Amino acid sequence: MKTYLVTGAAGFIGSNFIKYLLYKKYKEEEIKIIVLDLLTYAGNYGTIKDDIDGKRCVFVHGDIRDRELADKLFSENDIDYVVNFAAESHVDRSIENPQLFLETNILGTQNLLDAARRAWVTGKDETGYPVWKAGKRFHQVSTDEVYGSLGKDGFFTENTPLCPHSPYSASKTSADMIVMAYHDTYHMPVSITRCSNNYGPYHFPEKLIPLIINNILEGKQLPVYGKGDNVRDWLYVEDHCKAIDLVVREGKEGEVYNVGGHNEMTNIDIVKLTIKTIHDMMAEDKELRKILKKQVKDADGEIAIDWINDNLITFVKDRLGHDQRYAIDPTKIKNDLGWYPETMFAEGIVKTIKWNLDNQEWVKEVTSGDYQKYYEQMY
Ligand code: NAD
Ligand code: TDX
Repeated sequence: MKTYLVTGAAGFIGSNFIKYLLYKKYKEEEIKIIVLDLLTYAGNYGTIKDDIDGKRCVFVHGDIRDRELADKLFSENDIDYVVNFAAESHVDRSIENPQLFLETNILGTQNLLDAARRAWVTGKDETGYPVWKAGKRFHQVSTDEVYGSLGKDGFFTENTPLCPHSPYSASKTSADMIVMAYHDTYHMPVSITRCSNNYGPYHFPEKLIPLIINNILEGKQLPVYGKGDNVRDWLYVEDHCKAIDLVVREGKEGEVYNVGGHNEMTNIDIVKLTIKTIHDMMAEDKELRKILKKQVKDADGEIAIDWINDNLITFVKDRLGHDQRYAIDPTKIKNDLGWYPETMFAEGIVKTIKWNLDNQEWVKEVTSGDYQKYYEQMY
């Protein structure tokens, strides 16, 4: 039986990851997952409460920066894999408060590395290097943003020099470098995945796609930074989860794997496609229109949807230091581990919108309270 310590699993990708392990990949197998999450504004216990059964999946409310807690988790459990999702993840927030990003993303990672090192090292070999218990892995979930920004051409490979621009990406780069330093210095069994922009269920609506979906349903303007010509490569979250577990179990120690969606699009195209998809779904199913918070009646007394169009778009002030283009070359993970992105954007965006429409209670929960204040201050 394998035991995972999954940090940040009350957030977007981590929650999808544990659900993938529990109900798809290891449905028939014994596994144990320990979730460690601080439940910051981005973490929501409601997202995973049905997954926490006290046996296959347990929840620990705590901070990855807490040394005592990390040591306790390792001493009370025979942890095989650490998968570190926990982070401050939003670029715009990092521009407002860089220090928290450095503390969580860098020092939190270092604290977990040290706790794992204390638990997993059994002695020293004749050359002075630590001897590690077999079968252990510390996996760091990283981002393509560590490579910086591309012009019109080219892709990020694992050999692209690290060149982050935002406080967020600089903190993630530092974390990657400390993870690799532990491999090089102590021969620690580590791996890193660097992926492109994820989208899918349980995505917090401070990020572009869920924010746009939510605003359309509310009849609010859709804020697009600058000219909307920045390019992102979108990856369906479950495809990403599959890649992470594959790398944890089968990837080589000390290696980085890029994970990308082959789905490059400008932000303005993403927004227009989302508007059209929601419009067309509502046109096909009149019942769905009841979800709309802006309910305009047409001449027949039906809820009208003709206002769901590109006029909702509003161009707003650009993000400071806004990276122009990200695009991943995932050749290495395809050749070495057979992974490829299974979900094309046209399919993934429909699934994502449907999930959002079907889970309005969740959306309501995460957008109440502090989110409203954040939104008013941002836009
Ligand atoms: P998220 O913001 O949705 O979730 C982060 C989670 O970490 C939350 O549950 C939060 O409560 C928890 N957390 C924050 N600080 C903590 C601390 N000190 N101790 C314990 N838990 C803490 O983030 P996400 O979008 O799911 O991203 C997960 C990881 O993937 C991050 O490391 C991020 O850098 C990386 N990543 C995300 C994307 C993306 O598109 N979302 C793309 C590439 C990489
Ligand atoms: O309201 C908006 N309007 C807008 O035009 C928001 C929130 C974003 N944008 C733009 C900025 C980006 O070019 O859309 C693009 C996507 O923005 P985000 O959703 O904030 O994602 P991004 O900054 O690209 O970073 C995401 O992918 C890489 C995650 O948040 C990171 O954690 C991950 O590392």
